[in-house]
Amino acid sequence: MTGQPANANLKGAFFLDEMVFHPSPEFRKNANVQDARIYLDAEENWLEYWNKEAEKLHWFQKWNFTLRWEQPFAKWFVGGKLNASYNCIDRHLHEGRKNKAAIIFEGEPGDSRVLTYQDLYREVTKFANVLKDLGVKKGDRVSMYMPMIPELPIAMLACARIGAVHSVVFGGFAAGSLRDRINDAGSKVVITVDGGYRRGKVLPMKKNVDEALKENDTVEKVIVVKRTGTEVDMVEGRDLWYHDLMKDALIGCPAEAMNADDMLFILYTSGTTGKPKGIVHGTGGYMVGVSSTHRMVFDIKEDDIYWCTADIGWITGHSYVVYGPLANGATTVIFEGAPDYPARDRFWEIIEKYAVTILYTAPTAIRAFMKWGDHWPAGRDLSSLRLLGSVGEPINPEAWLWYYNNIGKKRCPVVDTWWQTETGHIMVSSLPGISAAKPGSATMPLPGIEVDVVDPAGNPVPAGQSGLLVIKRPWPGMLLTVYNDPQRYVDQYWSEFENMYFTGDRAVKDKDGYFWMLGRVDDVINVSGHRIGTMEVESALVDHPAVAEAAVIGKTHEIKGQAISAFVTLRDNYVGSDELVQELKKHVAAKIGALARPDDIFFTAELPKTRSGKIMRRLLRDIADGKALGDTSTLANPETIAELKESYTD
Ligand code: 7RM
Repeated sequence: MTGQPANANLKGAFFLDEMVFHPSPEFRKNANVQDARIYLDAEENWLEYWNKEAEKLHWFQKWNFTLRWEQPFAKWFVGGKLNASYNCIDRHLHEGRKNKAAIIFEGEPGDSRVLTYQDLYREVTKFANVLKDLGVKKGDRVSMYMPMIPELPIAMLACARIGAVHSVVFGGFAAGSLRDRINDAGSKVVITVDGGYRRGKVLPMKKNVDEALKENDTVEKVIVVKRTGTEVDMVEGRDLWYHDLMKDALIGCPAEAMNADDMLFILYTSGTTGKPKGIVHGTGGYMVGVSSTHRMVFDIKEDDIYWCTADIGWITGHSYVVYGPLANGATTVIFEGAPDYPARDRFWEIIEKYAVTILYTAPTAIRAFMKWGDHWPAGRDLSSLRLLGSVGEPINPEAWLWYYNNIGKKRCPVVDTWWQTETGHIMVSSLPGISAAKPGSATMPLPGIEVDVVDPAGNPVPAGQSGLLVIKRPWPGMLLTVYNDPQRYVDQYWSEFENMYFTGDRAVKDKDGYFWMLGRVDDVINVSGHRIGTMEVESALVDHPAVAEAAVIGKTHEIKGQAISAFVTLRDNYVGSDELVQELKKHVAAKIGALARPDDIFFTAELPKTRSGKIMRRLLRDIADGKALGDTSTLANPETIAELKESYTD
């Protein structure tokens, strides 16, 4: 790749469309996708395009119809029968990958385990039999609250094998958030660990499960994996050790033939209300989407060592740590720890240790690495790398170039991949063998995908103008619905526009058709690539006895992308103090999890409101970002602004 101007001033740059990076001739020559005609072919007959991609999976029974589209509900591969676990494991045993590493696990303390596809087959089928013996049946929900250890994908694939629906809850969530997610799913079984490692300390994960289950009446069994050796209370008749159950479990368990549109999993994500949304993904469409995009975007080859650093508790981990790579028979690295423990070169150490060839990580991590200094990656051998990926939030051109220069050493294409929990798989990204990349742009929709930027009336906006990002036709991995709440599915995604899915993002399409993503329009904050609803944090704050009202916003943050700022009015008899700020931060962390802890809390006598009583978060955002205030004419209490500005600069 070439073309970087020697002295470009990148600080705050947004459009860098003069800066274009082409794949090297060698990369192009060996790439899985080399011919740009793929876009035209897919456009000509997009259903046929997805048919061809679907044929690369193993089906017990072929589908009759590629798509049945009763807007807004899509059924993909109607009549087809398959199993996700079979596609991720059994198929490879017959295709010469029995002894190939499926999972390379790196524990936080530095312990390591390699599971071949045969090992994975044994562990998954044994655990599937364990679940069956405990009475778990097709359609039953199983919640998982676990760190990044092999038992998590094993449990997911065991559920998939018998047709049970998994709901993985990110290990950083506190007991209250976990409780809400277990209850909404109505799970029969919870799988957890005694404790999880975090920067040398132990998080009491089993204890959080015990706390969460105090208000639950669906869970019959809790299965506990021993990871840290932490002492735990085992509730008689309810709690069971994973290793005890596995000791006598039989190897071999038939893979249930699932309908293409049977549920594979639920994954909760933040929306605009305080209640988390259970995003439901199906089996056929999802598996076609993740395997196809993983093969093309990451150019996956038989001998790649592929590492996606996302936690499996998020969609990126589901699709690109577990299902995508395993469906493609790849070797996927799973890392339990943090990038700065025991030192700030842990990622680079891992790349060196396993000779990782493909790295997929988030802008927030890249910005932290930039800040920590170039000497950390420079001290390790990164020559095995051949492709880099980014996901979770817009990557600023500076971070893109740092990644390209310091990690990829100007040899590796960078793919910036835009997608969502709801889309299931990558929607907008370059194809590394054919696309010219522009740093900061996710480039273009993948073949077969139709994405556009429109005005509030739904008309496409001219090139170079910002608008709302929409998806104009169904795609295989699209969410089936919101669990237990189909109306919310309709309202949230299909009511803003007729005939189009609304992403909740803003974007610009440039004159060359490149997409530049601009972040969320709704009340969702993206902290380090994690979606947090403003309402969730507000509910946690007003739950504290001192708080009368709270408004929470995302504030631009150098490393995290966005950080949480809270504006709080207090009840009578309470006065703001540094101690109270600390107490409220702790309160939010305890209610939701450390990821939702506000960076700043400001006390104010009143919040700016419209005459209909809506808090004007937009104004608060402008104050927090130090911007000139936009339209304040609809404000019912304009005098609050001066006071807010003052409290903010205090
Ligand atoms: C995969 C994931 C989804 C939201 C999405 C965007 C933002 C994700 C990018 C991005 C710009 C990207 N799922 N987002 N990837 N923005 N460029 N490459 O993150 O459900 O957790 O979040 O994340 O706002 O709507 S998610």
